[in-house]
Amino acid sequence: MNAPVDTLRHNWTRAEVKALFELPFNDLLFEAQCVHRRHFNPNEVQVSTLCSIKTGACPEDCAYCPQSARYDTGLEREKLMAVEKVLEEAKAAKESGATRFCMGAAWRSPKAKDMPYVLNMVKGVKEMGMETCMTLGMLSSDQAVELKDAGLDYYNHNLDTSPEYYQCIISTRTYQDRLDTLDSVREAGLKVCSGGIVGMGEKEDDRVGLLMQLANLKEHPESVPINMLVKVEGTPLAEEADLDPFEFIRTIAVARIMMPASHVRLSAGREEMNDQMQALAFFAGANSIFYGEKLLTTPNPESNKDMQLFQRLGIQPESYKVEESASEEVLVEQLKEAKMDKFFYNAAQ
Ligand code: SAM
Ligand code: DTB
Ligand code: SF4
Repeated sequence: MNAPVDTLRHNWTRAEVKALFELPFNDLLFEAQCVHRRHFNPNEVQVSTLCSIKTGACPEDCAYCPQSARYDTGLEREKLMAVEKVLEEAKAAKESGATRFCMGAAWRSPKAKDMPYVLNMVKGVKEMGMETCMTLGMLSSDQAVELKDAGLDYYNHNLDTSPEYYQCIISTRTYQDRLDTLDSVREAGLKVCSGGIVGMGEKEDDRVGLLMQLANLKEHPESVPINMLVKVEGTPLAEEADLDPFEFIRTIAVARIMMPASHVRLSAGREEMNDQMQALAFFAGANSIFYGEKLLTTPNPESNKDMQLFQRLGIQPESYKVEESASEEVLVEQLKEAKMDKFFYNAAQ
């Protein structure tokens, strides 16, 4: 007998995943929405804000990325941002309603000299009562432990695509390198944020392969960002053909069914999506977004536009439950913040 569809499985076969992708669209979305409702409040979406703490001049050759030093994308390189500046940005993100602050660096991996600054960023953001996430490239086990000890909640490291298509996209590190970093992150007790990019010219089989890799990890990533390629002039993928929008929605729905208890993030690419497309993505089981006018280096919808969309759809931002160890001060802050709910339409009232 088949296992119920929403028990956590780690043994998905290619045939099963392909069959999900090939379902009639309405059947797939209905199934995804049913699974979603068994695990989450369907009218809540987690809200994260990104901050590029170190921009450009990256030695890697990821074909999609405006920050690689190998492509002329007109991006100005910047040094590691000062800790105080990062904390100012985090404060602003919190005030505009984000509960998680994700700090990204255009590095192959963090250098020893950078670690003290990065650790202070984590400590400072955590003290504000926000969840913390970092994406700094490959990590050693020791670096993962240092980040965990500083209070980091999540580490983002994407598998990006299938193992087969990966070679067409990046040559400067291997798929196994990525899996090794995910292992170090997990072993350090950090929560894993890992997903990929679609619309890079990959085949459906590659989207199947990516989701199989993610769902067949020993533990599902707690957070699964699905990025639609942002085509940036100067990168090798700048002229890539558009992916059928329904195929993007299918990818979200299949991710939701395969990793029922994970947050699936409707990540990069929202600037090119209309409200209807985003609503469909939420219906397919996406329950997290990047919020704020910039991703790392490219534009994202304006915050008030997102809040209007949430209002029109009766969606509430998911609140962040502070862990027991949080100070009383942080809890008081959070209670005050709950009153910010006046910004949001409550569909239940
Ligand atoms: N340098 C680190 C690394 O690659 O792990 C961290 C930052 S990197 C910019 C984080 C992720 O952003 C990449 O893994 C990729 O999935 C995503 N990304 C980068 N450029 C993108 C683009 N043009 N469109 C969509 N996603 C993109
Ligand atoms: C993720 O999966 N997407 C984010 C975050 N993790 C770090 C990054 C998207 C970057 C889009 C291109 C840019 O703005 O540079
Ligand atoms: Fe560098 Fe990360 Fe961009 Fe790759 S995705 S070029 S590693 S910043």
